[in-house]
Amino acid sequence: MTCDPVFDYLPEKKLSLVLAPFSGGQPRGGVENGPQFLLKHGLENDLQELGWKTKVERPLDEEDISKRMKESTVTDSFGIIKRPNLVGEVAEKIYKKVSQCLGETSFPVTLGGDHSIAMGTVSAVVDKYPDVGVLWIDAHADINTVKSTESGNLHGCPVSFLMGLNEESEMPESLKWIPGNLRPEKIVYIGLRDVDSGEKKILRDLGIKAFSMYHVDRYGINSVIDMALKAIDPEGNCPIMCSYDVDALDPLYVPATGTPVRGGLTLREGLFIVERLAETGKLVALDVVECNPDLGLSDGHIVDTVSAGCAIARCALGETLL
Ligand SMILES: [Mn+2]
Repeated sequence: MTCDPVFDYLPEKKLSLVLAPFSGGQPRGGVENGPQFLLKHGLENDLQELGWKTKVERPLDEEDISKRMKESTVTDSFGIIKRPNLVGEVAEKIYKKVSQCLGETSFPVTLGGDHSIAMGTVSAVVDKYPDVGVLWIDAHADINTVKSTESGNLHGCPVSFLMGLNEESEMPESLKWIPGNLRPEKIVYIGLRDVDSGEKKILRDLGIKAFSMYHVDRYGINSVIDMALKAIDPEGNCPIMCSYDVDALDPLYVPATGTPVRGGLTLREGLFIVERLAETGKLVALDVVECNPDLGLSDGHIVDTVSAGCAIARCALGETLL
């Protein structure tokens, strides 16, 4: 096997842009346009210039989803949980597609869409690489359970499903396919600054490693990345997946996103995380989620947000400053 120096797990530099134009895990329209804007910004060509063979995958039927989004507000609910059927079905399609990409040794770059789609991406990656360590870059912990969520929006819950924290009996049928195969010691957060009290308890009880903005300020981003990698992979020989919510960055750099929280990562800190991950040679999958062009108050807001999303993907896939 000829290994690219940058990517140990790939026989050749081949990637799949998996488009996940979906907004049903949260209430704001427009995030389903994220993938299209990222592509329009030239992402595919940029990645080709980095030496990647690229392919675009469209596992979702957008017309059908948009029709069902309209109906689903009334018909699709489970207690407080909003649109469990649609979210479950969409995430399962993403799961199957990402599994297929991994099977073809094509690096999956999944473009959201809201963060509920990570129920599919991460499940597929853990299936393929049971020892994978997941870096969840986000302002939020996204680990609410069916019981702890106050909003019922599933983009705030993917990690609880990925870790199997919900009891079968209190779970919507449509989400029972999720393997729940992610162990608490195999996920680490960077960028947190808006964590619900129920989530704080879950993080503490399970001993999940999390680096909030406090830690970034206290230790600096470089040490935080070192500590994060050490936490999920003490020996330094496991594959790594990165699920990157653009709201980890300060809204100054990413204004067009659904749940912005001030006091976030600078653009450089945010890109440095993925530059360091690319350097390890162990990255096996990437999500870039929650770019919502409809929420830009100006064209500048949209360009800033979309170009930050593209830069995250490029840096994760080997772009360097020099
Ligand atoms: Mn998120």
